[in-house]
Amino acid sequence: MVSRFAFFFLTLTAVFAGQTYISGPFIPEGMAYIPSGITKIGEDFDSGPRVHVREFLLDSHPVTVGDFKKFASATGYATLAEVRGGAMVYEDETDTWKFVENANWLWPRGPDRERAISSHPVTQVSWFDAEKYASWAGKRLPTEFEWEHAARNGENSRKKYSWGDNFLGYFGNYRGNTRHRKYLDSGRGDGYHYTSPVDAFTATSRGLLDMTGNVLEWTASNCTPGRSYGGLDCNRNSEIRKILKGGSFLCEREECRIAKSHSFPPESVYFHVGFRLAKDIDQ
Ligand SMILES: [Ca+2]
Repeated sequence: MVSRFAFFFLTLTAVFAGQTYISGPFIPEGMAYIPSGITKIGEDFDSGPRVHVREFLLDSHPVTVGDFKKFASATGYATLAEVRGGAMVYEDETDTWKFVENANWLWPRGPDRERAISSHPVTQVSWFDAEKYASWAGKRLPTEFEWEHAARNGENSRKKYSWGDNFLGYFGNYRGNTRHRKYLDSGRGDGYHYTSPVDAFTATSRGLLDMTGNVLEWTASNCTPGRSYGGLDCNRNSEIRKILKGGSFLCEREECRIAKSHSFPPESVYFHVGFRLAKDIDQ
């Protein structure tokens, strides 16, 4: 009798708190629920392992400049680019990368160019910076398998992109409007040379934004020898490299695919790299 009363009381508490404990996990604001499932990593011509991914939560969009500002203000943390005194910036005019002094997350293309916009993804952050932010936020970086499972809508979709196989302009910020006029002319122009607001494009069926394009996203996973999928050969690396997913404002049709992976040393700091975070579901 006592336990039945306790259950009734807890149920009432949950109802009055406006949260759902009985029908499913509590999903914090700004995160999406990704169900467990088995996903085949990569594509048929470039396939990786079949993996079982447990249910988890994933940020709906990459961490923004505004989010990162709260972290920096609360902790006084200085990013690697701030300590180093610069970062790598993409030069659209010459299609090259160069080290720009005092470029950092607040001034991603350098202090003599535009300031970072709050609603855009934070960039110029190393993997170590992302880890520091994650600890502060009580979250963690997703593994590359979790990331790809989520991009495949948690249902082992075999499509190239989260929405299907056609490369559609309204799902993300790609290299559709820079030097590649042909994309503009064919309706691929998306209005952004560089980063875009994280809510500027259409969400996936799981409620995820910017899973394709805008910024490459750090994951927790290493590029380990023996790997031969995602367009990556990790056998030649003598240094630790971290896997990144999601394409960026520089990706084109093939580079934007879910299966496509990149790897950078964790201390890398680039203008087209950011991150989003995951969280375990309390059991
Ligand atoms: Ca673009």
